[in-house]
Amino acid sequence: MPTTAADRRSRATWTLDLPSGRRLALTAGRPRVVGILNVTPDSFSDGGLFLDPGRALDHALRLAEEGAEVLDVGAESTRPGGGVYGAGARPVPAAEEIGRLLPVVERLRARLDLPISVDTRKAAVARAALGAGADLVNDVSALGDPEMAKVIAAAGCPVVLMHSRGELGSMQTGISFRAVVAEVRDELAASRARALAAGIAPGRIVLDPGLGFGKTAAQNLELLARLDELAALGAPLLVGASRKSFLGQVTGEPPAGRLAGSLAAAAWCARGGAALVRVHDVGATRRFLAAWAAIEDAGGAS
Ligand code: HH2
Repeated sequence: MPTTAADRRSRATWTLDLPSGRRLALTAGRPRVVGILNVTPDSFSDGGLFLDPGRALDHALRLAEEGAEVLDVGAESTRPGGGVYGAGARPVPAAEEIGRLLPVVERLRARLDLPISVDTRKAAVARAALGAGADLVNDVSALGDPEMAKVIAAAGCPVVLMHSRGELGSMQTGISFRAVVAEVRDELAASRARALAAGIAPGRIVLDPGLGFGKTAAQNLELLARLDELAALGAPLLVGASRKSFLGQVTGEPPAGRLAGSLAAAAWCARGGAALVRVHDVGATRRFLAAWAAIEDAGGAS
């Protein structure tokens, strides 16, 4: 974790080359803001609001205006089962996911020059979305679909490999970590090794600790507090803490009102070296991180 002016000057940087020729420059500790667009009836904080493609497009344009630097579009809720979300999200067949996603990705591509990420666990969905103009794949199952690595390697696009344990429908039961940070770090390293072995280029891999996926609230907080130990893996880190229930447990806020907790998490992402934060509240997060960076830079100037 950078602590001195000299350290800060030597922050890790990466450039993700996107298949469209777009490029996304990343810096550890200066996270880019990824705006969440859930084209779903049942997401935990905004389910049903943007299922209609017209509304999804309006929301995406608003997120872009607020300063989103990437848009992450998902058409299947992945809220895990066995904990606060009961049985968890209903799995969505690929054809239904594609049917929700494609009209939105096509419209976004026609209107916006921002990188578009597609949040899916299915190779068929990723292939269709990349064909419609998406730039990268955000896979919460970290290549769980045996075809996914082939789709990504063939497209030459970046991929987010998120950590989780167990099946989505039951992963909040029987959670057992002895040392959560070390185990998540080692399992992320193993995911990256699998991706490399499957032909995905090292410069195209982003890692994510998977807050809320098969972890207790205390473990999520510990992962945020010790994020620098995951940043030491050397890959850009994306972190999704926005509005998650472990923050609500601390602040008492309801899902759509978890801004205070989400901004505190964004601060710890910046401090721990994250390169991207995945958020619902784009404008507030951009302003918060701008102030954070200005304060940090002021300290490093002397
Ligand atoms: N969290 C969610 C979904 N996708 N992707 C990554 N890489 N990291 C995350 O932490 C992550 C993710 C869950 O949040 P949300 O999309 O708001 O809810 P839902 O899954 O209910 O649609």
